[in-house]
Amino acid sequence: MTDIQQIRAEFPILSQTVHGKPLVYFDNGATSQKPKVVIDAIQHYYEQINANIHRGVHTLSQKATDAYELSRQKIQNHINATHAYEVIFTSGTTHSVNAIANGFASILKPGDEVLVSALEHHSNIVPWQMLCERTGAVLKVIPMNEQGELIQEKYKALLNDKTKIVAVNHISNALGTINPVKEMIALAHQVGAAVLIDGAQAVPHLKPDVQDLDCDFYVFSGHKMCGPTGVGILYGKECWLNRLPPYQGGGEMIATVSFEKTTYAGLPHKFEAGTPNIAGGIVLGVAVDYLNSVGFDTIQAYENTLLEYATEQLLQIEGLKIYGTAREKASVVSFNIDGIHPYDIGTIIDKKGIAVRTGHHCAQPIMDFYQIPGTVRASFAFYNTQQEIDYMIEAIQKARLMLL
Ligand code: 7TS
Repeated sequence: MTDIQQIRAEFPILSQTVHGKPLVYFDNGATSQKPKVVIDAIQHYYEQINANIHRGVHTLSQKATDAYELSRQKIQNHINATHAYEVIFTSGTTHSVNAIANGFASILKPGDEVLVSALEHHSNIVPWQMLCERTGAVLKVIPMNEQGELIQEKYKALLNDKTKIVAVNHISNALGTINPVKEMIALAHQVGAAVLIDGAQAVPHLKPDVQDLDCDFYVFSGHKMCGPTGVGILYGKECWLNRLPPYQGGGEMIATVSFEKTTYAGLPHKFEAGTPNIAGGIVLGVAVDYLNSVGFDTIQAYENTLLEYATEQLLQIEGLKIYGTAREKASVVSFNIDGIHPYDIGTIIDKKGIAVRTGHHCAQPIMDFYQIPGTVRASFAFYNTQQEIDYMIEAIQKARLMLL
């Protein structure tokens, strides 16, 4: 890792204090912090090029449109999509999943099957449940084991010619498990099912290659990868995006409109009704450039050292149990201490300036599996340090003594 202090200096928020203590931000799974280049780019957009896109003949509108489309190309290159028009701007992962689930309403028949996994965030469960209610399709669940890994034999057994779509995350937000999505996609394709990968937790840690994965859809949020909130991506293979109907109607997504009949615009506009988050879309490209300048190999290697160190140190604490011990894991540690509610630990260590998430992490089925109300989750980014982990361990030790 290049100088960690230099990297930290790029994130203005990291130098603040909370309750009089230096902020230790370990809630990166919820949202990442933003480097100065990203913050500056938002300001630059509103100060210099704010105009609506794809509309005006005027210069400013052209500038905004060019910047927006350039960002689309950056994201295309980043995820290795074949075409820029396979990259659709949305408001985030949740929006992207809902758009596809709605599209599948025109494809599914009663008795068809939709497969999700036991490791999903609610936003990759509920839209599929709603779809099943609408269409009479049946929701099936790929089970997990005690380590927090999906049981591949059970997955294979669930796949059949009624399976129309498999929706699974690349990395679990609650446990950090990295799923073997490439293999899972290939298996789904053998029965003719499409696959949506929820990459919300993957994109801050790795560079997905959608062609290599051969996924049909790959969705993620900008705000978890150093970008702004309110912008996300829906990647879809051209053939699928052409086949699915649009999810929202309105301006920008049409070719012609009359009261008798409307025809839709081509990709990507068919899925981009209304004025989008223009600044967000442009600045997501800046965030992607920033992450690539740090380098994903560097990020992964460094975050792995944080994960190993935190795991080792946490396990020294009496009565502490880590949930999610998959062989392939991202820098997320979910844990509980015997006899203590996770919320109490979170509240006490917040007083020391430490930000962790407590609760079910919008993944209630995982908590039900372990029969716990929730966990304390520390999720690390490349701007965190070993010293911060030491500080958290000390704070947890003290909290434990206070609470027992
Ligand atoms: N999928 C996964 C795997 C997620 O982790 C999240 C958000 C979402 C989807 C939804 O993303 P959104 O940007 O549309 O809200 N996860 C979390 C989390 O772990 N803590 O807060 C939000």
